[in-house]
Parts: sequence; C-alpha cells; structure tokens
Amino acid sequence: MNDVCKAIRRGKNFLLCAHVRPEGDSIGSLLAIQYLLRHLGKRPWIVSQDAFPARLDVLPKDGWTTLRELDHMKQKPRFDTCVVVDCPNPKRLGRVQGLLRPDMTLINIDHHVSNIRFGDYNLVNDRASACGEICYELFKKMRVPIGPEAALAMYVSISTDTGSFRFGNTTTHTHRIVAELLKTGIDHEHINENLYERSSHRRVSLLAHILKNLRMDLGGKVVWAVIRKDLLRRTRTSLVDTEGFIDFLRAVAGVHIAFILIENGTNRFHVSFRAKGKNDVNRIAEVFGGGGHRKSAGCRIEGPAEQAAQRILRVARNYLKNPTFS
Ligand SMILES: [Mn+2]
Repeated sequence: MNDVCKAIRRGKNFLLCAHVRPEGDSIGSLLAIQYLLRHLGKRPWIVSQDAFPARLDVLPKDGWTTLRELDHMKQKPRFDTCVVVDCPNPKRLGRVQGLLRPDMTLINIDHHVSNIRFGDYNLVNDRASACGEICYELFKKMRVPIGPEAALAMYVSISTDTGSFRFGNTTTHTHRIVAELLKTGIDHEHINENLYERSSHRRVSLLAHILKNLRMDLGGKVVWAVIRKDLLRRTRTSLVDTEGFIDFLRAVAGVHIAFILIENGTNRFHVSFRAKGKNDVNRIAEVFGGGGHRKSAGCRIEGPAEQAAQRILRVARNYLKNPTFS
C-alpha cells in the first residue's frame, strides 16, 4: 500500500483501465481512482475498448475514453503510469493491453483470487468484496477527502459486486465503508432503483425465453442455459441485456452450480458461472483456462454449444463428487 501511494505520487499522466465488458465494480473503481488522482493534481484518462454501458448511467461518463476516441486524439497523452483495476491478468484488458509500455509504472489493484500479480506494484486483496473497497482504503491512506462523486462511484462498485450486500464476500468492514460513503449524502434509494429496476421490456422478454428453456442436470444440482446470437437478434436485444441473468438460474432451489453459455462469436461462447453454498466455481472455470471468484467466475469455450455444455457438466460432476480435486 505504501509503495502504491508513492508510485501514485510520482506519476503524472495516468492510464486507467479495467477488464473488457466492464461492470459496476470496474467502472465505479475507475471513476473513484480518477477523482483521487485529480485531487492530487494528476491527469488521468480512463481508456476502454467498450462504450460506457447505458445500464450504469447512474454513474457519470466523466473521463471515459474509448480506444477509438484515443486513436483520433491529435495530441495523445504520454502515459507514465497505468492503474489497472478489477482485472486478474493483462489479457482481460482486451485491446487496451496494447497501450501498455515497459517504461510505464504498472499498478495492479484487484480482488480476484486468480490475480497473477502482473504489476510493478500489486495491491491485491482477495478478501475485499469489491475493488471499490480497496479504492476506499487508498483514499484513506492518501488522506484524500471522499466527496459525493467518489462516494457514489465506490458505492456502485461495492453494491454491484456484493449482490446488494447479500453475498458472502460482504463483511462488517464492507458495511462500515458503505456507512462512511452514505454519510456524504448520496441517495442510495435512487442509485439502487437506477441499477436494478430499469430492465427494458425486451430484456424481460429475453429473460422469459431463457427461463422457459432452462436445462437441469445432475439431479437438479446444476442448471444451465445457452444464449445464441440469433435469439438476441430475434428479441432485438444485445449482450449487455444478458447481464445478471445467471443470478436467476442460481436462485433455483437445490442448485449448486449455474452456468450460461453466451455466444459471442461464431461457435465461440463466453461462460458465466455462479455457485451456491460452499461450492467454488473458480475451480471449474480454471479447468477451461478461465477464473474469477469462488462464487462467480467465467471462461471462454468453443462450441458447438451442446458439446461445450457437456464438457462443462463432466467437470462439474467431478467437482461435486470431490470438491477438493485439483
Ligand atoms: Mn470486482
């Protein structure tokens, strides 16, 4: 932590980035770090290959620069320091990885168990519920006051990564931090309605279709679904609309493990895993070269979907038979 603070104080032009398809924790943490850096008189740029997701627009797009926009900049910033948040390995940065240079100081702030400590400085704490918690510590350590903007950003980060303070990663420390954030006067009712109660009719129709076609296996211990591109086309929805669907699968009684295959290329799928109880889906995702957290992980897999699902089911069966396998 001390070394990270020193490295931040040394830097001037900061590249801030997170994993592809960034969600609440990534974006909240990026914004929080941006406010911290601005307070310290630094020049931060948040760079992402993705557009700012509309469903998170309770947060400001402040400073959000897409790779395309960066490409078109006449005077490109000369980054001397890069802060990566919520990203277990540089590959997950997608095309932003191409901006990293060996002479940049690389600061890795994360809470994934699978983090490979790829930074010059690694502020990695897998007991933190969200990167937002680690950002909060950074504000405290650097004695930067937390205003309502930063509080909003960190609140969204922690709320989304803890499933609204329901998941096991939520600690007394989490609640203490959030109590401090609420003291800044942020309107948590408004924030939560914006985050969780704004599904479009199309998204709900897509969800209805998925729920109607759920697959149950291994005596109901595993539930899974496939979302194909043509279904998205038919329902006029997109990948971002599928965000959070996996939690409906996990909510089925008796389920230990849930997964969804989402087609994101010809015969290529992104797999989201969720676990219930003591199960650890990070162990299953790792078998396929992915990773994440105990209760929430992901990987990529090649199709066809049915065969891919059967491969995952085989690993899930082995795991449930012997949860300590390695
Ligand atoms: Mn996170």
